[in-house]
Amino acid sequence: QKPGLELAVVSVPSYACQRHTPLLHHNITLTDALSILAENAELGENEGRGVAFRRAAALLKSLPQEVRGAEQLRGLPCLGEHSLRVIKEVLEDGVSHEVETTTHSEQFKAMKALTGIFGVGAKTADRWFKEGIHTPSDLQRSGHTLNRAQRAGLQYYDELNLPVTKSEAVAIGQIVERAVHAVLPGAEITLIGGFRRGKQTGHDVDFLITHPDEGREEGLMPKVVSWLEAQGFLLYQKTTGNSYLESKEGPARPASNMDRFERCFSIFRLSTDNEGREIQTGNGPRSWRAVRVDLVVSPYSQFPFALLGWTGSKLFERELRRWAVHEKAMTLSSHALYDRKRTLYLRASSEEEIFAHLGLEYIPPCDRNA
Ligand code: TTP
Ligand code: MN
Ligand code: MN
Ligand code: MN
Repeated sequence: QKPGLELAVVSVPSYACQRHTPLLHHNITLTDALSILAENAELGENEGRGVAFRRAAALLKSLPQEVRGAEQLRGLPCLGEHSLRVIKEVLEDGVSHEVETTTHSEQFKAMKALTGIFGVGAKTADRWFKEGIHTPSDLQRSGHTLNRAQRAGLQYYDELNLPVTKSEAVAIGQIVERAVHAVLPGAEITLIGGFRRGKQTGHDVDFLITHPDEGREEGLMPKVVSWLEAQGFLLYQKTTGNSYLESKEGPARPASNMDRFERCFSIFRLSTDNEGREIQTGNGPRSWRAVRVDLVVSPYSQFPFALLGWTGSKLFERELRRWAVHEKAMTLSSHALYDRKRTLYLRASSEEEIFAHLGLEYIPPCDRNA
């Protein structure tokens, strides 16, 4: 028996939320290639194509060993014709022609650079690209009117594209905790997003805030933001109120990935003195850096759903919702789980209970890196 042939024999479930997907896996070369194509599809607003590449990559991330030959892929789910072609090319030649062409294309490079500006999405970037704007500097020179988020995004472009380290995340967490406890003692703060999944770096830091006495958390965000602003910790913030109750999003509607919690998208001013690190800027070095931070507030009864919804990965979340709808006739959101056959909401006091309601084995955060 050739080494690795047993891969095809082991049956791999087709939803990412049925599998353990650790951060470190055995097929980086293949998943990097597929991720480039996924990214390119997303930048071209071809969501379906993007998801197909993401699912194929996620399948490879969950395999217990390196794939060395195409024959090992037989019987595996999630690998569409296009993804298979790319995988085979990389296995045989070490590179994929399509991936190479994409990485070197002016459009892909420009779209990446422009959407890398905080506050700029694919639509806006594409409009600018068609006007001949390919870089943040081009945009600066163009004299375009930018909104507040985009102005901040351009101003702190380099720093915001520097990975946030785990120790920076911890330092931000201490500031957030001081702010929250100053305005609401007893509130609980949880690190969510990629850092909860065990990542050592991130593009931002995400926190979920709640209070055991339901109702005490209402209107918390503006108070936290005022405290942070008064202490000089914020370079930018945009707060949105909770709109869950007013929303028309009834249980029968498919849950969207955008939830309706009170939230704040912000840019923190983090001192780098402790690390003895200096940030180089156009105006010389300085001892603080800009860091993207997301804050979300949830009522205590919705906390497990919010925790599950904000831990990611994005594909893992998408797969959970797809599993719920197609396999269980349930609707899952970051607020609730609704059973459409029994026409009732299912309560949960932990993530484990939500997995159990969904008939899924519990997958810990470190294995949700799909
Ligand atoms: P992100 O912070 O975008 O991603 P991440 O933390 O997994 O990765 P990175 O290290 O690059 O920051 O989102 C975190 C999770 O929050 C993700 O699973 C999707 C979820 N989310 C929502 O549920 N609603 C939202 O409106 C947003 C922006 C994110
Ligand atoms: Mn595992
Ligand atoms: Mn994040
Ligand atoms: Mn985030």
